[in-house]
Amino acid sequence: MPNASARPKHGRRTRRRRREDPARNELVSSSLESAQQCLFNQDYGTAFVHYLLVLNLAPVFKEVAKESFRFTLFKWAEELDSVGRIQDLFDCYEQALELFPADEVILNSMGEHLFKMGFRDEAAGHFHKALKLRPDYPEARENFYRVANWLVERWHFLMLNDHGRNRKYQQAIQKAVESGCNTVLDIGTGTGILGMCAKKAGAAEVYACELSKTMYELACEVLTANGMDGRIKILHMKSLDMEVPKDIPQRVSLVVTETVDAGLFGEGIIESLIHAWHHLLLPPQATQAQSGENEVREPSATGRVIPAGATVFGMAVECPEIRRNHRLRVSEVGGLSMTAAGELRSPVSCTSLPDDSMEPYTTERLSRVPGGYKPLTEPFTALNIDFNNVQELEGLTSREVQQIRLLVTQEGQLDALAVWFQLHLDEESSLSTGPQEDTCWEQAIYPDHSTKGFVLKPGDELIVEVSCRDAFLRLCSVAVVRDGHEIHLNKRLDSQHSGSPVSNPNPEAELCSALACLQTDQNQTKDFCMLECSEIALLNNHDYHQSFRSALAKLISQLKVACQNEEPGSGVQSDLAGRPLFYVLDVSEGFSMLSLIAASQGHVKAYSSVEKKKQQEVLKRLACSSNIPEEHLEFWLNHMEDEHGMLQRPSREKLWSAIILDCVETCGLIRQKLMEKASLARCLLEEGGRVFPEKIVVYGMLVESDTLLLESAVQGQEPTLGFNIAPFINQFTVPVHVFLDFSTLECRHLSESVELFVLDLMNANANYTNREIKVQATSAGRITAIPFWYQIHLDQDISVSTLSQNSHWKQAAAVLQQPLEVRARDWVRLAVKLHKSTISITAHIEDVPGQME
Ligand code: 44T
Repeated sequence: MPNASARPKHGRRTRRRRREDPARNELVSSSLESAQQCLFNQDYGTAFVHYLLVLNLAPVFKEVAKESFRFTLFKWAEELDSVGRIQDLFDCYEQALELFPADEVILNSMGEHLFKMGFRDEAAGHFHKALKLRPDYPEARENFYRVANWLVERWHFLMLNDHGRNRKYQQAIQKAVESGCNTVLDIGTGTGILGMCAKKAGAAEVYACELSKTMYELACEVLTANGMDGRIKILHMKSLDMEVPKDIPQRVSLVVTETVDAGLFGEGIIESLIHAWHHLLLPPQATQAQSGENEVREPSATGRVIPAGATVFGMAVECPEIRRNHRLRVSEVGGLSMTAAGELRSPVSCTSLPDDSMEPYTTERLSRVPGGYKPLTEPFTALNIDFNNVQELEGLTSREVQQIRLLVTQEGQLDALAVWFQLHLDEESSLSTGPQEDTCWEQAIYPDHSTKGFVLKPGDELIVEVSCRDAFLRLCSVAVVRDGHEIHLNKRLDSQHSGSPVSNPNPEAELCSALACLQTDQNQTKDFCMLECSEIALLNNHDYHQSFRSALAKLISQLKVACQNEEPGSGVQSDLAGRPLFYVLDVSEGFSMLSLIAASQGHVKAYSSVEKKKQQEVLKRLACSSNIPEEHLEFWLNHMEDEHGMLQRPSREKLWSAIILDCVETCGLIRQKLMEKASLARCLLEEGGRVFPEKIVVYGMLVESDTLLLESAVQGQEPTLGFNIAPFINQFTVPVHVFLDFSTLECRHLSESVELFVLDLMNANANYTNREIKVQATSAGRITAIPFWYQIHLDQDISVSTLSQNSHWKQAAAVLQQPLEVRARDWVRLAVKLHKSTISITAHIEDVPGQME
């Protein structure tokens, strides 16, 4: 605990004040004493109030009381958090930051709370500020890197590096301004680039708005650096909240915007443009039919939008990677039949109806998807939209659901409808986000969620519904016409139509399943359990579950032997008749079957950390169908007051036989606090007990990859369209990239794979935080990155790799600050550091050859 009794040194000013205002000084000193007393008594709330009073009345105490004040704040915040008083928690932080606006520790801690509550943009802003104040502050650095992707999303780099796109936008804007559009509003300005183009093209007045605080602040810096501050008025607000003349003096003649995502409408462009036409733009140029010959107005008196419109395309595809993430592909997991699980669905829905709990689509860069994809139909036009026609924009949400019939051209499983678009900047110029184009854009993916898949055949007709009810474009395959018969897809498919029906060798499971159906209401077909895509991919990871099953079986049988060899009367009861003897705790995050797999070993009571009720129900049903006694599966968090009790053993007499730690995140990073959890877990094991996994070995490889560079920072020395943007946005460069697919990453391998690091979870003393490795280049090139992955050793013999083909994990890569030129056979020295759970890697050419490992 910080030194709460430290006394301030009294300066002259304080003494004089004291003399001037004895009552105030009395209050300050008694409050300071109370604060310290409360702190001592662990009454943090009262201590905090006393400190606030003292530091507001007598700022001179700030320096000396800072440590105790922070400590009090953090303790009080923890308490507020645990009882759900979130508003109070943030109020306390705000009061604290008023007193200490430049305190990086408070900023970082507030960021952590914000992040926990889901305010990612704000959280990341706090970490960034903390890091700016103290660039070598490791906690803030780690937090910042983890969230920088939300703060300044990676596509900003891709966009600014996409010279073709930049030039096309610039030319379209220049043409519009030269043709008389004199007043311009850039909606969603990002770095400010389109607004600056308009100004440079000669527009008299340019306004810009930006919703994200971080991006707004960044845009302000960019405008200043380019001498545009004062020439472009930038507002930190959503365009929908803008009014004339409050925010801009009059309506503008041009709106420029690139608020489009892979699904075109996901950033709200429809709503923004409807609002802009009603409130911010001059009336549109009347069409020939509407205007008499004399009525054609000057461009400066009419309004228009860049982009002028878009055409959306779709195509049915077979894609094993999409299938793996959205549909359960296995009939058993770790030896347990999944039949009784009921329907498990990813949150990406495929219906024409809006549903808040569902995402309408996911995204994928098809040109880089692992395992590739196969088009099953020709591309078709799903929608055409004119952004200069407000009636059309308004009519979009009330448009009838449109049915489109597509001829199937290739045989394959219907896994998804893929969508991309052409953005028509003006009559002449357009950008495409198609899978074949040489652009960096992802496509929108509408996965087919019929449980068992459907094989399309050439000559079939696929019926697709296109709708736009809630201003999100939705596509859904509803039926297939084959030999004149219509087969409906959006119901659960029966085995007659499915490619390979999952047979059920377990009559018990059938019964449980039937029982589960009886318990729910008539709409039971709608009663599904939702799992994240990564959780579905995890269930489909056969090797992972099989390895766990073997490792657990081995451990339990070893423990049983040890148990039977125990002297009678030693206190251990070898009641092999049915009572559990072994206790297994699975602290995996999200949905996990590992507790159930442990319980299926017999004589095991397993504790699961699954929190969601529906997911717990699924596990209970599966336990029932696998003949696991109900009392052998407990839900750990149901019994928890707060998460501090995590990892504590269930009762005094029982120690854990195994604790399963979920050590690698899907994105390819080691889970935060893994090593802390492991040391806690080790203390809670019975003799002979295990932490799973026992060891993680990190492997990496030297590669040359331009793609990774383009995603990490604005490249090259050339200014972007003549503007100085790179140094500002590049502050948000992160040294570690996540969610990579190393198997499809465009790169040249410049070395063999090498062991970078070992994390021993069973032995704290074996761990180190820095390591130097020497790697020999196998060919000449520029090392730009070091992708890394993990071999997860469950025990001495059994391990799983996060790089394996069926892995639900992605990979991460450290991107070097400066590419490193190597010749073949050069030795490269890698310095690998592990701070908490964050790996950082730097590389140098080894000067002294011949002294290698
Ligand atoms: N699109 C690239 C860039 N915003 C993503 O806060 C284009 C992606 C792209 N601000 C396919 C094709 C392409 N008022 O910073 C963000 C966001 C802000 C607003 C004020 C509003 N109504 C909005 C709406 C969004 O605009 C910035 C850009 S939006 C994301 C654009 C070839 N996939």
